[in-house]
Order: sequence, then structure tokens, then C-alpha cells
Amino acid sequence: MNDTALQTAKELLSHSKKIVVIGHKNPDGDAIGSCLALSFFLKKLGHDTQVLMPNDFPEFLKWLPGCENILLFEKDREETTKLVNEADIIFTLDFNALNRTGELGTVLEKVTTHFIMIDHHQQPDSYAVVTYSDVTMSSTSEMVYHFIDKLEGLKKIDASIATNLYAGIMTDTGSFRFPSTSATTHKVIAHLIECGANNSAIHQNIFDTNSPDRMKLLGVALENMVILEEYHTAYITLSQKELDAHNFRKGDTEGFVNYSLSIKGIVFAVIFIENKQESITKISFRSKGNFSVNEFARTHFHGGGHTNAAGGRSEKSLKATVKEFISILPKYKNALNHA
Ligand SMILES: [Mn+2]
Repeated sequence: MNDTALQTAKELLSHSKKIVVIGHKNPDGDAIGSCLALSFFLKKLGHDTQVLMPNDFPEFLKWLPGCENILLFEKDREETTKLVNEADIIFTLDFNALNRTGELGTVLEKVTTHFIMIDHHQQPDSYAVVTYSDVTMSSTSEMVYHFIDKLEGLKKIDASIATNLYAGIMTDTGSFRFPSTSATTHKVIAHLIECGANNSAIHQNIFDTNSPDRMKLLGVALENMVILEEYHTAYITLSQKELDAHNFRKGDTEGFVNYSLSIKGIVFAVIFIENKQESITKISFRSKGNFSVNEFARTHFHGGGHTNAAGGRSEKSLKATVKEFISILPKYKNALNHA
């Protein structure tokens, strides 16, 4: 964030405002953590704040301090639309384009108030009066920490803010192991622990929450894994039938794709998940090194994200989507062999 942007942000926040803080559709730990932490901080500055999400978030995040007060657009359209329309400032966190909020995006596009974007995804849109975008950052939660720092507010970080930021950074960095984890990330984490984040409890609350159904579904996913050695690629499929047989709940398949990437020699991992209700196939891409799944997802599967983690979708059936995927791979053979 440059000085002018910081100055604008400071002026906008110089007296009490009605503020709405919004994360992306299908919110993850970083979206929820960053929004809740920022909202707590803004309350301490004397603002009237409310966190909104387009739709519901996974069970394993439903203990984060303040999450019980999050309003969902999907459940409460009238109230959330009113809040958005009456807001003096709208913070949009952890996404780079208004359409990442799904249908809520069409409401946001009509709003004429001040937007402030804090985000680490590539190629941000320019709807905000303040755009704090940094694709080198581990997470939006880390950026919220730096934002608080720039506003000289580090002393205001309490256990609730620290816990949310810690959870956001931890989930977006695969527990501090992705390349985006910097020395600064670890310094931020150290300070958050000093401010009251209970690191061990946070890890347990988020990771040790498997249901027997989820573990068995993981077994099916691993059984379905296909390895394409010549492309250093491994992919997993899960059909609606398989999901139903294991009482699939939102968030159950989170992290499955990373198992493929843990195989020696694999640099490109993909999971295809059938969604009969929306008649689409949802896709998650992960990579190692310089193979850009952001580019791959953007070019072929209506998606995008980061260099090493991206999402996409296809209107085709599970089978046809996988077939299409395999037909594209030869174009990337060279890149995959030199990732
Ligand atoms: Mn993020």
C-alpha cells in the first residue's frame, strides 16, 4: 500500500463510521480470520462494524472468536443488503473481484460507497478507493496485521484478534510450509502468540476435527487417485455418489488435493469434485515450483488464484472434465518437466 492509499485509509477511518467487512464466497480460514480480526480492530477504533459472508463456512472454523455474529447473505438477504447499502465503508478481504462473492457481487456493484480492498490474489480489479494488494503475502490475515501496524494499532491486538489472524495465516500457508511463508510471517506469528493466540489449541481446533465419514471419504479419494508420471501430475476424482455415500458436508474435501502433491516427483495436483446440484464439476489445482496453476485455471477452467494454488470449474460432467484436462496436458509437458 503506497502512502497516498494509507493516507486515504487513515482519513476514511478518522471518525466513527458504519463499516461492513466482507469475505469471498465459500469462505476459508483466511477469509473468516482476516474479516473477524479486522472487524474487532475497527470496533476498538470506535466504528460500528459487521462481518458479512456470501454463504456459510466450514464447521472447523465455527469456534473462531466472533464467528457467531457473522451474517450470511445467502440466509439473510434483506438485512445484509440493507447493511451494504447503508455502509460508509466496505472492506473486501481475500478476494480480487466483486464477482468472487457470487450473487452478493451484483448488490456490491450497485453500491456507490467507499471500498477498501485488502488481498493477496493476482490481478486485482480496480473498484476500491484504497487497494492494498500484495501477491507476495502469505495470506490476507498477514496483510491485516500489517494494515493494523500501518495504522499504529499493534497495541490494540488482543487474544480475539490474534487468534483469528493466527488461524487465517496458518490455514493459508499449509501450517507455515508454503513458499509464501516468509521470515516476516514468522515474526508476525510470534507476536500473535505473545498477544494471546494459543497456537496449539488453534491447530487442534482446526485439524483434529475429522469425522469417521470424512476419513473414509479421504480413503475413496486416495483410491481414485491417478498418477500421470510423464507429466509429474496426479489427479483425484470424487463423484456425487461417493460424496453422498459419506454424508458429505461442506469443507470435508478441504486439503485432499494436497495428498497428491506429497508424492515424490509430483509437481501438479488436481481434484475434480462433481456437484450435481449446481450441475458443475468443481476443480482445485495445486503445484510446486514455478508451474502456475493460476494461469492454467484461468486459461482452461474459468478460475484462477495464486501461482501454486487455484480453483476452477467446468459445466461438463466429471468424466468429460477429466477427459478435457488430460487432453490439455501435452501442451504443458515441457513446463511440467521443468517446474
Ligand atoms: Mn487467502
